[in-house]
Amino acid sequence: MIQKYVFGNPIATNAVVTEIKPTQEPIPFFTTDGNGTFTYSLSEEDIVYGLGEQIRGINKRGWQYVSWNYDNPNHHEDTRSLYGSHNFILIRGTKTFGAFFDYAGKMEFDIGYTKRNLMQIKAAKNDLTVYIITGENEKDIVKQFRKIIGKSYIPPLWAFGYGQSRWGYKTEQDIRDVAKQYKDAGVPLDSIYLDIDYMERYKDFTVDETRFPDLKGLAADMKEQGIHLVPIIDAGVKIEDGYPVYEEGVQKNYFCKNAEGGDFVGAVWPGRVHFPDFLQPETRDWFGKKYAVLTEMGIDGFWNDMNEPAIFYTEDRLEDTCNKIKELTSGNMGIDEYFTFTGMVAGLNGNIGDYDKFYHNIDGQMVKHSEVHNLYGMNMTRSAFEALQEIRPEQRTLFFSRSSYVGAHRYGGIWQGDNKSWWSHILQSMQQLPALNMAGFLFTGCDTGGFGCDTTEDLMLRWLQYSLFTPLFRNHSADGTRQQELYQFDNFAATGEMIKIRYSLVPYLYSEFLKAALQDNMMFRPLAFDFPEDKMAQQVEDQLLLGDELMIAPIYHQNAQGRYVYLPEEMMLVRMKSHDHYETEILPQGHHYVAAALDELVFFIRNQKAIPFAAPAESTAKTDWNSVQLLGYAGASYELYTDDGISSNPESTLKISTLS
Ligand code: MIG
Repeated sequence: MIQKYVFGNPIATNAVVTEIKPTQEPIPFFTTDGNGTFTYSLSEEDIVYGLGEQIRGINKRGWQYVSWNYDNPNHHEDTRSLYGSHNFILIRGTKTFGAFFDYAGKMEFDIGYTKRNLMQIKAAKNDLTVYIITGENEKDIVKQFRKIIGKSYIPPLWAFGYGQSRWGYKTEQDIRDVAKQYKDAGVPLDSIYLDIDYMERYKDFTVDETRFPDLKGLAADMKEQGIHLVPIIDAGVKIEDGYPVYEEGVQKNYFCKNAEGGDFVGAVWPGRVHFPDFLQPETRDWFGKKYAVLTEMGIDGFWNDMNEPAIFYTEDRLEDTCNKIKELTSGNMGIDEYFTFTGMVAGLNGNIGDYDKFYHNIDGQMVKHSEVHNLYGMNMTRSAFEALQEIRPEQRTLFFSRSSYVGAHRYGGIWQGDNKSWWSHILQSMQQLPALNMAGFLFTGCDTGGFGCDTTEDLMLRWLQYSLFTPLFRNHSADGTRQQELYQFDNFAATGEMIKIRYSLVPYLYSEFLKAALQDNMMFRPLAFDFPEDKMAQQVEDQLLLGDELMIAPIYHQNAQGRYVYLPEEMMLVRMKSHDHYETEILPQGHHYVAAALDELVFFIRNQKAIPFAAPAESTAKTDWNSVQLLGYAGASYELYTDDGISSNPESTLKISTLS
């Protein structure tokens, strides 16, 4: 059952798409002070799940989280905000229920941080809608929530292939080299990403003609090899005379305004920019249709970046800072002045005060950005998705975004942002997956190998052994870090095998993805969701159930030769060094130490289950569905969901077959 409680005058967020009549009853479970704060006493046994893209564990107890979409490349234990805001939590224990705090501005979730057994949730203003969901169990509560927020985006099948990316590919030749290296080694590849350097001075919907003289030709050549090019689009539009996107936007009032009514100026990669007012339907329509510049060149996938929106600085703050620095440095700079100086400089990027300086036009009303901040990225995503449906109506377009809010899952996927080449970030990505699935985000994954910092060949190999299970499977790294295309390392034979295993698993992953999307289920679940009575399962933070047949337990420690695994039931351990050579072993319920050499993937098939496993293909398009065989318990059958992998309405070509 879902009850809706309205407080004050909320701004529509568009997260919930089902009409629900608000009740006048007081909100259950929580006490509220009428000022945007909701309090709940946690009992010792309560577990709090949810919050989507956030740091720390699957159980969110013991920290304070802030919903404030933020370009934050430091995903540390003490971080409070990342790129998305997904204000759904599920409390399990003395009472079990879900709660969605639908609020577009800043929100705090103090889950036992100030006081260990107190949960305090606070909206910046008392203008929000809260949905309380009760049900039979965790899965049922999530399903009810997913129903009211609408169906999750389903990407084309090719998006389940392996993708190679790096911020640093600068020319057509760079792209051709990547393709060649993988092809020459016989390692499958479905996509290569174009980061900001393909553009002419970082201007959206332009292509630098010296470095990419014939993008259309390049896209066609790549497509022949089964490789899709996926360019990035940034939120900020460069201020430059003669640049049509800028000129049209100014002329038609499509940009966010400052307090004086002029177009607001911020600085990001292109230099000084205006931010499209994505909360206006006209702006969304206009900006979204610009993607046609690239689809006309044969592009069929995009990633949207910097749409929190990220702001490196605003001019007035930069000027104040420079003036202050002059003052500070005029005399003999003491230590206090030195720290004021470094603090001011560091505080320019993403300064929260800058988000009070601009406005959106919502149905003719000027609304301060900070009140609707968390909706910005979602509406950029929506702009692209809705326009692409018009531009390419027959086919699905691959699409994922960095920033998001609940509801954005209907328009595209998200990637988990700028992680680092740290072992702990394998675990961090994994712990977000169930929480993201709860909020509808199924098409997701992290920068495999790590975005910031230098990776190592063992980290890359172990990371692949995790990421090869995630729907979005992309190797991406930052400019200036060690190059991490798989062919950069001596263990390319081993990593290449992991990519092939991924392709063998595509039928299973795609089928489970379709089921989750069409039936509002979670593809990745904490163990406790399927084994609710098992006290041990509740504590497991580094294993996940994947679909109905698999359990994954990745290795995320350097130099580990294996790991401890908890099996809530008897399962079949699979060890794989290559797609065509594997060993299986039945292990009873309980704790086990599972040895796994560096080049050995281990995963588990659940009791009496089997998964489809195909011969690996050069690209997803070449998947030989007739080669699919069952891997797992003898006598088990599997219900395979397939479709043509590309039609815009996946249900129109959906096929369900039973493999046995
Ligand atoms: O300020 O486009 O998260 O994936 O490579 C950095 C350059 C901007 C941030 C994205 C990252 C991308 C990078 N971008």
